[in-house]
Amino acid sequence: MATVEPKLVSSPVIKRYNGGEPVLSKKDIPYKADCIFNAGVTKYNGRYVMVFRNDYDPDPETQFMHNRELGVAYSADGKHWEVEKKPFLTADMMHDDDVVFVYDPRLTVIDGVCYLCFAVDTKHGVCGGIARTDDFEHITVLSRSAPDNRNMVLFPEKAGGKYWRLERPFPVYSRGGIDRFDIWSSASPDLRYWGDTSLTLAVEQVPYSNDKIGPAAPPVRTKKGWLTVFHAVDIDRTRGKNGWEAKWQKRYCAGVALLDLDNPSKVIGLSREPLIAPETDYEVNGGFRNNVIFPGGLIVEPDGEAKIYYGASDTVECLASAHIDDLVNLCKPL
Ligand code: BMA
Repeated sequence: MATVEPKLVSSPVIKRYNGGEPVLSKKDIPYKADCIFNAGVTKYNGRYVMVFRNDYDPDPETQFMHNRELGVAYSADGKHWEVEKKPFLTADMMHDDDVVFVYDPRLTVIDGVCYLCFAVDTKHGVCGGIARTDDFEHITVLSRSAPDNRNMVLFPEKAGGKYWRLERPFPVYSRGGIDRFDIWSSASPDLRYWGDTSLTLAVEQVPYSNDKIGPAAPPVRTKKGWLTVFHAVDIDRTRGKNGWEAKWQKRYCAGVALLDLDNPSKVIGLSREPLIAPETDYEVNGGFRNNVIFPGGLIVEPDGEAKIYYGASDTVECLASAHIDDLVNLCKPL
């Protein structure tokens, strides 16, 4: 595995909204909240909708967060958000004693219906859940993967006659007992039964990762292919305290890739450099886990502006943008 540069920088095509100030943080939440991050964002019924992760109640000694749940916020412009009065989804609402936490939501609208992908920690492993919601008050769970799998994202339309998802299984035993996790894809006739699973992008293909990669924001269609943003992690064992915990040795960057329009399991373009690397104060200082950029939403506006929503340092939710053509042009053939 390649040695990763100690210093990584964001692509010049990226502009951070408001100098990197968060669009949503704990102060905006009308109920108990500590860290607000890793949101899924989409446009639904004429407004922007965000489903965000809320971790709260850190253990005073270990800083382990005793609670995790999902909340909802709405916006008219994608920048100023109003948060609903109560949480959207908690582990209790899953009505399954095995479920411990729900987190890391992603949203995709397919044929006018909003789907939610989310991670489900259970007493018997981590699963990827897929649910639908019509009102952001009730959800119907359509499928839950076998463990361990998460970071699922749905494509917004069928390709080659099938629904598609990207996903990130994490098979520790067969990969030497350490993180070496890749992006896979699966297809489905009905969003419930998944198969045709294949490897899409491997960690060693990403020069700024030596640990693991995973799907981030759900892909968007462009003329040249499905544009998708992923996260890429490098680890450096010499890193020490980098947040609230005793040590945090990983760094998360955003990357960008282009997938074949008819066969989205195939990568046709990849940027060899990070799209967003941790740089601003919110990204590198004072967060729960510093140096984490974790995108979960990508919205392309009619004028070509691509809004990229990302969790910063597992603590706040931020927004960056770039022109969609610039993102596509960063993706060079493999
Ligand atoms: C991953 C996930 C993400 C989180 C990241 C950094 O394993 O839990 O939700 O942002 O770690 O802590």
